[in-house]
Amino acid sequence: MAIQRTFSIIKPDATKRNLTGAIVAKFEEAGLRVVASKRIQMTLAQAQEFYGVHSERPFFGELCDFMISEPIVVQVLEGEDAIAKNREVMGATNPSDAADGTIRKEFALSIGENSVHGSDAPETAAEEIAYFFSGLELVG
Ligand code: RTP
Ligand code: MG
Repeated sequence: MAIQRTFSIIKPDATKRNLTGAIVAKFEEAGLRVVASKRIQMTLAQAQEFYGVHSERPFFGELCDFMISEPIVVQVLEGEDAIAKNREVMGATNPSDAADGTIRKEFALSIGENSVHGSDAPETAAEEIAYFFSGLELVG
């Protein structure tokens, strides 16, 4: 597998509880390198666009309100098979289904407030990285 880049968000429930460093340590332990990072607070319009694929789901409003409730940390992670590796380190969407040692198992509060986002495919990774970062901000 080649070196890939994936997009990550440390979500409001985690930034609020000061877990940014603990989560980044999990990425680094898994061999993922942070090649871009910034703390931002999304607007409602940005959250609705970012999670547009879920706009018809019953949890959409709650999800967007949560994502703008506190600052988030957006990052680009690089490494061997980074997209799948990050999904593995994150664990299942619902923390009660997440494997031991995963970020969501250790830190997530609920299926909604689940501490991290990670791209799910090469196309979405490329789109999400380009949405939040300019080429100048990516230092490999
Ligand atoms: P993400 O997109 O944030 O990386 O998470 P994911 O792929 O594991 O899960 P996805 O199905 O894409 O759902 C996106 C986010 O929506 C919230 N959610 N809430 N209340 C609910 O039933 C529910 N289901 C999903 C979670 O924050 C989830 O990560
Ligand atoms: Mg998803």
